[in-house]
Amino acid sequence: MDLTLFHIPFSPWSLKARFALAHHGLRTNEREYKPLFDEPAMRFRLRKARGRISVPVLLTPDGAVTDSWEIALYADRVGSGPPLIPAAERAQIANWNAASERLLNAGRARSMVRATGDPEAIREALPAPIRNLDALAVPVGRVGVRLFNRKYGIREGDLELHASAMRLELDHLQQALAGRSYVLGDFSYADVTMAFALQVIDPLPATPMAPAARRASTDDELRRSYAELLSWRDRVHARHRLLPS
Ligand SMILES: N[C@@H](CCC(=O)N[C@@H](CS)C(=O)NCC(=O)O)C(=O)O
Repeated sequence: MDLTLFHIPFSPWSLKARFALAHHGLRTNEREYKPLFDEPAMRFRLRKARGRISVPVLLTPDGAVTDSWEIALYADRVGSGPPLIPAAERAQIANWNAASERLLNAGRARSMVRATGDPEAIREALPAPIRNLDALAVPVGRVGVRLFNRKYGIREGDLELHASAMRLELDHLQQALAGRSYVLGDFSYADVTMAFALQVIDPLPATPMAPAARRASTDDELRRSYAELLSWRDRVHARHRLLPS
């Protein structure tokens, strides 16, 4: 089947989609997406004049699939192997995916604020030709960060609000796991979506990201409080290889 996946290699949303596709033995042509720079072409490709554009985006013979959750459902439908989202548990897993979205959105906001104060993180995120502009690279990058933050409503003043929202979600996950290996008893997309949500607290060591991006994505405050959850995530990764090889 002819499938093309537009993705950001270190982004948890893209990694969720890549895991679901690989789990079902679906091979894709992978195309790296550069935020802001690749947006006009994607808008054109999706025939979407207005509204937010984000990746992952999967182009399929049946049309474009533009959300990691929808991609996971698509992979369950057309791929081989056991479903990650069994019909009987779909509603429950959708709730976990919504929790993962809340965590990821809040965590991204906190990491973007950290990145804003880190010129190396700004430089690293730029495409090579701009990164090499020496003195101009960081000011250009700052404009990009400002546009990105505006797109996602990210404001420095909300840092603590996001931390409290994340604590609620993380406490809920800890209670649901109650020492078990998997959120719903057996391995499912609930584990995938929650394990990847922890990427905005402490990215898995093998995540393909540059050092300053990793620094910005590491939340020292939350990482210390939720070490147990991070060990759970590491065990899920060890058993199911969450990251692409
Ligand atoms: N609900 C969407 C969210 C995807 C999302 O937020 N993607 C971000 C990851 S940082 C993105 O595409 N950013 C690049 C951009 O906005 O240009 C999903 O699950 O796929």
